Amino acid sequence: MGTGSGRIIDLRSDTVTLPTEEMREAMRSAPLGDDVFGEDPTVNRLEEMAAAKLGKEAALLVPSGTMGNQVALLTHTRRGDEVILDADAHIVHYESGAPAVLSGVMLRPLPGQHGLLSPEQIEAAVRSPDIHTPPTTLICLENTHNRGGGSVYPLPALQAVAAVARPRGIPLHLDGARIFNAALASGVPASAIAACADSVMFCLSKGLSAPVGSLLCGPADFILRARRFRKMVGGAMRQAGVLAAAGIVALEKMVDRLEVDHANAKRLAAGLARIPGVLLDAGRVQTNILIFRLAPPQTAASLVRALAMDGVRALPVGPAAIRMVTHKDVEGADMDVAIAAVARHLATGR
Ligand code: TLP
Repeated sequence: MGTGSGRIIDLRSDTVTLPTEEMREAMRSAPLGDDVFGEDPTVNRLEEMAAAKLGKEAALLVPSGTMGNQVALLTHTRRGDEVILDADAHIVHYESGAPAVLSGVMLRPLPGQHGLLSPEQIEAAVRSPDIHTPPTTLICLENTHNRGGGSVYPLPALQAVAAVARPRGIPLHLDGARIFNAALASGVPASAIAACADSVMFCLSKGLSAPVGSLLCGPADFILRARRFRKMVGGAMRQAGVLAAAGIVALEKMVDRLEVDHANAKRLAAGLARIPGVLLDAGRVQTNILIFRLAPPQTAASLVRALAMDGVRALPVGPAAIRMVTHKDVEGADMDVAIAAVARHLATGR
């Protein structure tokens, strides 16, 4: 049995979104040059737009969010330094151990609340100068928080972390892969969120639906140094304007519609939370990511397998935890199909 229409409802990630027609057209006609010489006018325009939108001096286009975070770590830290971050951060879980290999830093993962760290926790973890200990030279936050279920830092909470970091001279890097989702959900401009951090990475290729690309934003001298590390890890591209052109459309046209994704996630959460055997606090769903748990003996792997046969794709994120993410390429009605499929499989135990 499928969704009836043969339609695949892919809720694994917002990374599955395909570029819009307008993006494809912009890619076809973009003015190009060699970006390693700084001569691609479309890349330069995207970097200027991104910096302006986040209220930073400069920005750097990188192929992926992972590279953006890792170039930030390389630029902020030295080997043997310690980086404070949440234990469930993307940098800890999904970047292939890169901090150990590339920057040679120690990670100091702290237990956050749905991925969010408190200023007190961070303050207590900052090392005092001592020859025995690695110096704390970076704090990383993630907003929205992926494994936290799309959770959002309220602006005052971010400001409180900045107030711990700044007097100690410790820079703050924000993994803002989904910063525009965070901005919409917390009702503040992305620049206000970015103002709390020294550097910010955000992605064009998630809910904003561009095919490739992330931006690392920060002070001009930081971005200049980051440019060298991007080259070092092989991320400097030539006629990258073909990609940047789609990114410009993403920033101009795709930000406001993220509201639709948030509304769909809330609709999905409300329906799932009513199903016996689904453990989910629908009130906690703030953006486009939701994570629910299954009461024993159900496992995430078996439910995900059963849903796939129905044309509904989801991602297991733990033995009994499943992630669903809404985005441009799914609609409101798809939420009801997904809810019905989960209810049917849990009721029959298959
Ligand atoms: N996250 C992906 C997977 O890697 C899990 C997803 O499907 O959500 N920061 C955050 C908070 C992210 O969620 C991601 C991607 C990244 C960084 C990395 O971006 P990419 O995939 O472009 O390297």
